[in-house]
Amino acid sequence: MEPGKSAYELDLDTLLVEERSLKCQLVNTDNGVKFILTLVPLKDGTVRLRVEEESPMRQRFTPPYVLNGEPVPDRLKLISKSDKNVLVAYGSYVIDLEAVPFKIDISSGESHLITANARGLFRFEHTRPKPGCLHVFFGNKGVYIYREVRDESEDPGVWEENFKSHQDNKPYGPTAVAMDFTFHGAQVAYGLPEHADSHALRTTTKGDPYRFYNLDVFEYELKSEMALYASIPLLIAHSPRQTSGVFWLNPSETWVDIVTGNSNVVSSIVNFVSGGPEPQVESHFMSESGNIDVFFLLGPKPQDVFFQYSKLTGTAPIPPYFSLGFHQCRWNYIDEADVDNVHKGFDEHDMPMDVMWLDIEHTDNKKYFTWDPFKFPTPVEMQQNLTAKGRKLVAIVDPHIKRDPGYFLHNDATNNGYYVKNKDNSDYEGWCWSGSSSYLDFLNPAVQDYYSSRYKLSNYQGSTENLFIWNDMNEPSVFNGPEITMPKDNVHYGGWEHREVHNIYGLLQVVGTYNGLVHRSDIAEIENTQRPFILTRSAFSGSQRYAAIWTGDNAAEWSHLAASLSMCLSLAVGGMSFCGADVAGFFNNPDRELFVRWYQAAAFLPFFRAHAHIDTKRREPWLFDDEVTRLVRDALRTRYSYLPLWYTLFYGNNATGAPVIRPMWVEFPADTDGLTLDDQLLVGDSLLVRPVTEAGASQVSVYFPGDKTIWYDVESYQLYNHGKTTVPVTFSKIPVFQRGGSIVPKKERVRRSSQLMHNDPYTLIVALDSDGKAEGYLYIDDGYTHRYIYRRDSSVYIHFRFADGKLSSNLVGDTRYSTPCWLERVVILGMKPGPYKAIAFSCK
Ligand code: MIG
Repeated sequence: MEPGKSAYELDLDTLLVEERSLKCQLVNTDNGVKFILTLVPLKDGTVRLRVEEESPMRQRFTPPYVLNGEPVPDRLKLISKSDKNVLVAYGSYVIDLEAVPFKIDISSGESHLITANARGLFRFEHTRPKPGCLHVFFGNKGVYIYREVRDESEDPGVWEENFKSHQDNKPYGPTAVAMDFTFHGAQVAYGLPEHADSHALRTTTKGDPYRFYNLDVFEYELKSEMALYASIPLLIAHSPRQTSGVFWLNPSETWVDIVTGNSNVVSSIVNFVSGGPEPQVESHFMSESGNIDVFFLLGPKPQDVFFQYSKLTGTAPIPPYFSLGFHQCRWNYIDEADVDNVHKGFDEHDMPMDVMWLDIEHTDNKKYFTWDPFKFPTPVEMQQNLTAKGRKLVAIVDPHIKRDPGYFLHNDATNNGYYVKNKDNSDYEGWCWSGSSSYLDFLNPAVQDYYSSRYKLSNYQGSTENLFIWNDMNEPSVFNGPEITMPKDNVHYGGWEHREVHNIYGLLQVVGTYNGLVHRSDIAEIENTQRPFILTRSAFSGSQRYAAIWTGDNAAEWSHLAASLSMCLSLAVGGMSFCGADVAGFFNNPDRELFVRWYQAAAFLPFFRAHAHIDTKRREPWLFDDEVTRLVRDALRTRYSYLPLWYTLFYGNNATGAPVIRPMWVEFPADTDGLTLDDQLLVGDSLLVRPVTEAGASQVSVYFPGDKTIWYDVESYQLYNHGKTTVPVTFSKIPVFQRGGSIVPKKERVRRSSQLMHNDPYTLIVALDSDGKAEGYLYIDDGYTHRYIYRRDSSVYIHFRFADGKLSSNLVGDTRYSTPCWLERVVILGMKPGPYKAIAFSCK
């Protein structure tokens, strides 16, 4: 078919425009199959488009837990209707639905923003009877009876398919959906995590499209569109004047083709300005099954798109304070004595650390929720030894369940029918760490309840309120399954096929874990319960409401250190700010230089955890040499000194969806030289971090964004102006710069754990802009209870301002929190030469 042509046409005679929605029939003119198109404008600059079959043989799967409640519709107004098109207004936007060829165009004033089906790639494989069979089914309009003969032209793969030794039966036949979206004027595309690729998306037409199919990939490749553990089908398109997005809500296997001119952003703009074609980003989403349910996020600024996406899928709860500290993990700490020695090692070497982690070997034969009786005989005591220093423990709980007749979980699940089923309705068995295993069907509400209750302190023997949870292998990973996961024709609760549910399996597990942790201690008032901390490997849109994420099994290589930045930036703009990568690489042994550089970089990523494969050499930070020990200590202490800033940013993320770490384009949307950078990042809007990710570096190239912005090196206070510069680095140097105009809160008395620093005084770093002004924020609460959500008297959000030589502070909103913390130091950068006198006064 020619580009722009489409077999689909709107039948405008059926148009129904109501106050808050528009409905119209869409017809596939090749075969006469009819669909219903629904367009609903939502509050805050979003438009929802749904397409469904008018008379489906079988309903399509609507995934639970992705949306954070039902989106709130807004008003729509009919502008005009002809036999060719219909125009409706939504706020300042105009939506044009063209009948032939079918397309939808959203514009704002003079400029077109997004066109759907501009390239005519919309497809909807309607449900149909299997050729050669007699089918009886019930449609909306009564009973239909079909008898069909095999259509020889139909691809045999659509009714069953073989992959290696696996046969995928497709009892419902072909049910794919697809659509293209063009972003007019856009120069760069971002988002679509999780892929091990650059932050700015590449044109994919030469290779595979970006793939979403959550998988446990062994030794993943970099610069690749291959599927990884998580799927967030949010695409953002950007130009200096407009940022918009498309969220494709479909958890089945999905591919996305991208065409963008980003290889040369500057020249594409120059071309355009001098009369060349308008730049655009083209995208094409294809899913194996499921709904067409698409959200157009209309921006216009980056922060608007984040807010719009957060309205749909929610934001992360404020993490417990400790979880922003440093986490020490390895596969595996061998026994309780090993755990004790390691955390004492941190004290001996004067390194702060908040959390010790236990991987799968801590269990009794990979039966989760149990402890190895010989290696971990006294888990409660072990946790008490940690909490005595303000530290916590995290234990792993995977979703595969050992098929062991002596295991309560297996027996409960078998007796109650809680496992995912084979297509013949028997319990599905796969091979995983626990040997022969089955998989809980978290889609079933009864399984959710049962699973949550496993986390009760009274059920999870050996657990305490200071134990937190790591959900790994939840793609789900099945060693002997197709592509190391579950067969697509497995069956879930409600009769849904695994192919329909696949990409939310990990989300479903963390929902259960989260509810389990919230209710584990039988404290009646939820405001008094501790906030959960959960780390997940697999995720889908919405997972940010439950868990932090890490980038899985990376390798101890420089390229993987660099990839940790671009991957976490993409996850952050996809709503999952609480992201990190295994420090200093999961597979293989880092050399001393890579090891130090990795700690220095990760000190400025949100989730900061050391982790290593079971076959690697031990690598607690003091096991190299004195210099490494000293430099890692410095990096850890630097991290802890900035904890108030991280915590404040997570508060902001919770409130508005603003990412905690940001690529340059988020804060400097019009600075075209920064649009594709992913070797540097911003922490909030105040710190610019350019980690050293090359061996033997004596300098790094830094791009200082912002026309009139000045930047201060946080150690030397040296000033940098807008533009690209080379900054010399030594082995101890972490290139970090504070933006002129910002005020950053710190705590500089670093202790063994963040909890021990809770009542310590604050320092403010005031970095003046060229007008001598600065401002910033500080959020404080108790750091661990849910109270901040439920009570206004348990937190404060403080706005600091520096102007006319004076520092002032204001409480934002009507909240209270009493704390013994005081302000002990104010550092002002960029004061014109003195003399000065400082007057301190306090106000009540
Ligand atoms: O197949 O639990 O990504 O962090 O150490 C390996 C053992 C299973 C994969 C995780 C990794 C973890 C490991 N797990």
